[in-house]
Amino acid sequence: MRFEAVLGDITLQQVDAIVNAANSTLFGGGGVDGAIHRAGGPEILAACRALRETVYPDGLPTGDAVATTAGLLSAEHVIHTVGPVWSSLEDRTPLLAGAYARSLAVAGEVGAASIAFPAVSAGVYGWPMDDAARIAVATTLRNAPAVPGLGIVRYVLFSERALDAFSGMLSDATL
Ligand code: AR6
Repeated sequence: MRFEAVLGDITLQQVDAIVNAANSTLFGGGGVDGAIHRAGGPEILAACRALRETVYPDGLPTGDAVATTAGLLSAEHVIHTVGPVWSSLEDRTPLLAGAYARSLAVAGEVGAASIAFPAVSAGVYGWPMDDAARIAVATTLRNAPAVPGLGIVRYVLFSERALDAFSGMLSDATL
């Protein structure tokens, strides 16, 4: 199994599944969520609306994940997950770890051989980048090997700062 950290735009990744840092409404937003819906076209939002009307009438819970079509993107699937908003008062690490773990489980359910993650919660939701990277890398290293058929886990980072954080965690963890 290969783990890699790259600088780039997740919407352009040639992988089976890309993960979206969504919110509970599943109706889109800014950041990577906005970029995925813009690049993937209206089919993704239509699939999200259908999920809201059926499986998730109250929204997708924080720490959970669900797959839809990837519309016009080269990926087959978008796995929408909801990371927690950063809190200095409460340790929400299990929810952020859950977002990665559930995304990997869903990747297994849809048969993805490759998956790309953004830095979930580390943008609008305010999670400090180094800690977000630590949780992301620890959780994926622990959980990905158990996902049948999965061979590539890629972290796609949008800044040099984020790339440094994820690359550092990855080399520390795999030394
Ligand atoms: N490719 C890869 N990474 C990106 C891209 C991109 N195209 N665009 C932004 N990032 P955020 P969150 C990085 O805010 O913190 C949305 O409005 C970004 O620089 O997208 O989980 C949702 O609807 C940052 O490092 O997600 C929610 O309401 C990382 O992706 C809320 O924001 C995550 O930043 C979720 O906030």
